[in-house]
Amino acid sequence: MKIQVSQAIVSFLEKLGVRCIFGIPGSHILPVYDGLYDSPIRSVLAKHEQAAAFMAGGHARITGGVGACITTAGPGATNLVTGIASAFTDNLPVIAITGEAPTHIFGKGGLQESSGEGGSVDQVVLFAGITRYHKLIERTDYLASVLNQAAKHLLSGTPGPVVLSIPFNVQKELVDDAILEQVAFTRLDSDPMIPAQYIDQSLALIREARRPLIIAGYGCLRADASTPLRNICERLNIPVTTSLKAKGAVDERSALSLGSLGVTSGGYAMRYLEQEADLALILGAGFNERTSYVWDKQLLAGTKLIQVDNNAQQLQKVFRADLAIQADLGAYLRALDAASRQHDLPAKAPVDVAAFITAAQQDIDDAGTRIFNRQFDHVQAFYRWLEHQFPDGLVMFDDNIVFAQNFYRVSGKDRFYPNTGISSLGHAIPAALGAAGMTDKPLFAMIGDGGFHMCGMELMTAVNYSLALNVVLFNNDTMGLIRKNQHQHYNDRFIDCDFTNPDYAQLAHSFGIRHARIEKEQDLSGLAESMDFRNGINLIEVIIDQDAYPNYSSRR
Ligand SMILES: Cc1ncc(C[n+]2csc(CCOP(=O)(O)OP(=O)(O)O)c2C)c(N)n1
Ligand SMILES: [Mg+2]
Repeated sequence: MKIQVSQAIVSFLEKLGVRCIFGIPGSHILPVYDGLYDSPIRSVLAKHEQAAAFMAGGHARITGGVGACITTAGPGATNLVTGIASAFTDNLPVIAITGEAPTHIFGKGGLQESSGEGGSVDQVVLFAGITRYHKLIERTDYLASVLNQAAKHLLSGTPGPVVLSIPFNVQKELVDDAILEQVAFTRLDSDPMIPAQYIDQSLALIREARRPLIIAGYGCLRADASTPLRNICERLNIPVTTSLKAKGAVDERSALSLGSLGVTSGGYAMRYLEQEADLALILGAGFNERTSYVWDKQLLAGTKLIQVDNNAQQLQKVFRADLAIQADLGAYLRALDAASRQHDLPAKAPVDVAAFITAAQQDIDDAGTRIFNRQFDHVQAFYRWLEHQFPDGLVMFDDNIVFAQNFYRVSGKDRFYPNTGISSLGHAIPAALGAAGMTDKPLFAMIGDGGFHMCGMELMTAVNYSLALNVVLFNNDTMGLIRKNQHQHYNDRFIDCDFTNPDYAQLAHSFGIRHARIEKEQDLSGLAESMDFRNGINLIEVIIDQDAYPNYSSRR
């Protein structure tokens, strides 16, 4: 039997396990939309294609599966760019299907043409640097091979975004309905054998060390390796810190957690690394600018290093390791866990992490280098309230990151998704919407007012589809981070950072959602009763003084 290419594309998405697709239609992509009409895939109409790509990324993060978005040609495709770039930097399996002008008018100046012919915008070039795979599908004779390539990149252990651009006429061409039988939808084995010598060498270094420290990165979360990680820490008394992105890889409320490592953190893990650790196990962490304190050489001086990553590019990227291993983190940690038990590796002397943190806090206070002064007490209280209110866990998409890094201890039951990657403002609300309905935990998007201005209308997407979401909006009438930098490095010559906000109570009212305003700690009493955090759509405004700055330097 013959089916339209558009139908084959929808079936392809179904076989990839896509459950939701986010986007905005246009005439150049209507055949695929028509194919979605009868599909179990749920389509969600976003307000902007960038947000649709962020939604697809949020969906991929919470489900561990493929996120999908769909747009028309020309502006629909170009609006995707930041969202796809974000998926690229976060290694997320996101597929974007975009329309294109019909091939017979390529180069003639067709409406919204982005074929690159005749001086038109060139989608292929535009996406080349931000995708793992991109194809303008001009013919059907290689369609099976293209879809096979796309599936391979999306289902790989180191995935990334794929963009398929399909001209209008090609979407309507007929192909054999058995075409997908030529496509492999298999995930690569995520738990391969780890060569025994890697485990032996790791055990030898751990055995020699007096005070090892584990630095867990996002690779541990992606490999679902929290359980063997926790087992190793607890049995061998090894304290643990994480990159910002891996907060919660080991419960931050547990006795061995030093919190996260990095410029904007409380600084305890950094002190432990400098003062105590003689071996660091860097597990699936890229050691980027923030985590590494701008690649501070002192940080790792005199410390032996074991680095494990499934991506060879990450190994020894910014420092030399005594032992560098390319391996799946789950497989490595399970093998290390088993071998350490089998060989009865002796536990290290117990470390009183709580006492270390208290002493470090005292040092930091004495030196006057605490990141947040009393002007942020109500913000800290708000995060404490969250911990207390949702002991069974919550899901947090976070654009602000500095508050959560300092004030929120991610538990083993939470899921925390900071806006890392390309760090684009306006990410949290759409990304969280991509996760809506995919979790039974209350869903939060944390965002500054500047960020809110970029994506705030997506709250109406939540309203349109009755998607439960709590937005926490930090209102300081300014791009606070920019204002801080202009304060620290430009002599208070403030330019283009301050702005006027709308009245958010009225805005929430007009959107038909609930609103609360937190100006001081006391405003938290009664908050729990005032809204339904699991099923409602809520806007919680936290007011912060325009001149209150976190005390760290971005050095720029
Ligand atoms: C798309 C995009 N444009 C510009 C920036 C640069 N930038 C980083 S933080 C920031 C200000 C953020 O302001 P707001 O969301 O109000 O948060 P605040 O710092 O006030 O808490 C800007 C403009 C960015 N990260 N992304
Ligand atoms: Mg702000």
